[in-house]
Amino acid sequence: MSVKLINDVKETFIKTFKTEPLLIFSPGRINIIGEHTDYNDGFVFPAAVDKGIAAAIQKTNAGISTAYALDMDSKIEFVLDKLKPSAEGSWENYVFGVVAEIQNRNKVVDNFNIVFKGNIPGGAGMSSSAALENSVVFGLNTLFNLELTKHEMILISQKAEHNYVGVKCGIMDQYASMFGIKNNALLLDCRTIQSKSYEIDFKDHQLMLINTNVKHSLSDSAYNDRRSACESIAEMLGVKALRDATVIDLETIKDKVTPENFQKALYVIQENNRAVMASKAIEDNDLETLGALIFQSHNGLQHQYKVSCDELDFLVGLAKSNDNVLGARMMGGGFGGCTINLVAKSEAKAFTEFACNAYNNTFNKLCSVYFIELSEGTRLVK
Ligand code: GAF
Repeated sequence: MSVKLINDVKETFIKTFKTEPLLIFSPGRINIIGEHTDYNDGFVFPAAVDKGIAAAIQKTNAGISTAYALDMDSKIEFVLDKLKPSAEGSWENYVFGVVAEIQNRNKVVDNFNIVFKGNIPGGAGMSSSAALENSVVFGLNTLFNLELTKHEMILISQKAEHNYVGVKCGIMDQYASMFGIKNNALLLDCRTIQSKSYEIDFKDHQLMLINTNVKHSLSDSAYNDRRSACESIAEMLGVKALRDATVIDLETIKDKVTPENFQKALYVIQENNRAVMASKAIEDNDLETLGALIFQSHNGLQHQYKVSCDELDFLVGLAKSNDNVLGARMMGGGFGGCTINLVAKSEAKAFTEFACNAYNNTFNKLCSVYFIELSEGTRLVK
């Protein structure tokens, strides 16, 4: 967690609102494997990281609430009983959405001021949005003694994303951001919303991210389309979610669905199995198998689920042809953002330098490298 980030929001808050705020840090996440399985009630394998959103929040008697996005130097005043979504893509929807969803649960929130700032690059696929939602709900829960459990808070954050941001996301990002454990990844069952933690110490290997710095604008609608395709196939199969289907079940309706949708459903079923197999590989300290599963995941995301892009495929291709990288894949919703790589510690620097040069030569763009630490979830900062 960056002390500077916390100090920035604190100082701005005190300067702007002349009172001491509560301080919150809410992390972003990585995901080792299990992509696009969460909204199919399946398994995912995320971890909270040391990058995220810092928020300063306090009650006010001003008769109006204010949210201040320090990164953008953008401030907005709003009235709590007249909330509705702002234009698509507006940052304030993350704040309004959380407040509205708290109100929908008949909990009373009074006027407040919030200043927030993050160090997760936008579009990196590291869930800056879930981190922001969680910081708001966590802050309001503390300020107004709402007595929400962490599970209730993440469901509020998820609903805010559905109803105010317009992305019909699963629960992975909000869960990882809220429940993260230092040095651990969480094998989360998205049906029961319960996880098992795995200490991540790969000895001579490590996880690292390479950000393509690409964000394609079609990603939100493409995400929602895939979710509804999965839901309609689950309905055809007579199951609650694709998590409940096998490849054999899917074969029985092969001639009733388009080849594209068949491949998407097949990917989800296979990826769900891979997430569980990955947890076994970690238990057995079998990094070769873990890496192979990670490469298979990318292959499915690229060719079956079709949420990758040239830049991500290029970086994964480089990783595949390097003996020091055991596995690599695109991470998060897709269409840009980061690859996650399982790489030999001694060779990580050389690999990233090579990859970034090659990337720059091919796409005439810069990529960024993040050596991440796995951190605890959303918390108050003293
Ligand atoms: C995004 C969503 F917000 C998550 O819920 C998840 O579906 C992910 O894409 C893909 O695995 O981050």
